[in-house]
Amino acid sequence: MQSEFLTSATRKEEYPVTTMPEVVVVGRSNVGKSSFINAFCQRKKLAYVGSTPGKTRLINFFEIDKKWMLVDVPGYGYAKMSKSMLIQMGKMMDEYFTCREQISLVISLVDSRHEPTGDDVDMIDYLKELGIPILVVATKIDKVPKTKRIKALKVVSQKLQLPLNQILPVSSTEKTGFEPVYEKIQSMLESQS
Ligand SMILES: Nc1nc2c(ncn2[C@@H]2O[C@H](COP(=O)(O)OP(=O)(O)OP(=O)(O)O)[C@@H](O)[C@H]2O)c(=O)[nH]1
Ligand SMILES: [Mg+2]
Repeated sequence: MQSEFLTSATRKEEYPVTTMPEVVVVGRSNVGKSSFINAFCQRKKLAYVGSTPGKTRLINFFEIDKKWMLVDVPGYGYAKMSKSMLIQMGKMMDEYFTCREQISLVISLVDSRHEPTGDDVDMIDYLKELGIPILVVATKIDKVPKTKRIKALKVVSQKLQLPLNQILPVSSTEKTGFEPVYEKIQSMLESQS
C-alpha cells in the first residue's frame, strides 16, 4: 500500500481539490486515531501520535494508492480544551461532514476497554442522521485480556446499537486486526464506484 500526506485544512477552501472517495477516522481524543492510521498504512510517522490528548488539531488528508483518501481529524470529548477552541473545532468538523460530498465511509474508533461514552453515541447518531456509512473499530484490544474480548465487543455493539459484525477489534501497537478493516474499506469503495 502506498500512502502519502497530502495537506492539512481547517476550512473548506483548503480541502484538496479532488474527487477521490474519503474514509474518515473519528473518535474521542486519545482513542488512537493517528496510531490507527500509521498502523493501517504500515508507516511509523505518517500521522502525529502524542502522549497527551488533543494532539491533532487540523483535518489531515492522506492519499492512499492514488485512489482514495484517509482523513485524520481532531478527537472529540477532550475535557481540557478551552470553550472557544471547542466551538472552533466543532464548526470545522461540522463544515467538513456536511460539505464534503465524497465522504464514503467513517471509521468510528472506540476504546475497547470501556463502554462507549455519551460522546461516542452522539457522534454515531450524528453520522447516522447524515446517512454516512459507519464502520466501528475497537482500539487497544491488546489491553483487554483474551478471554474478555468478545464480551468487550458485545458491550460496544449494544451501546452503539450496531450489529456485532460491524465492530472490528484492532491493536495498533501489535498491528493486529487490520486485514478485515482493509477488506471492509475495499468492498465499500468498490460498491460505490
Ligand atoms: N496499547 C495500545 N496503545 C495504543 C494503541 N493505539 C494508540 N495507543 C496509544 O494511545 C495514545 C494516543 O494515541 P493517538 O494515536 O495519538 O490518539 P489520537 O486519537 O490520534 O489522539 P488525538 O489526536 O489527541 O485526538 C498514544 O500513547 C498511543 O501510543 C493500541 O492499539 N494499543
Ligand atoms: Mg491524533
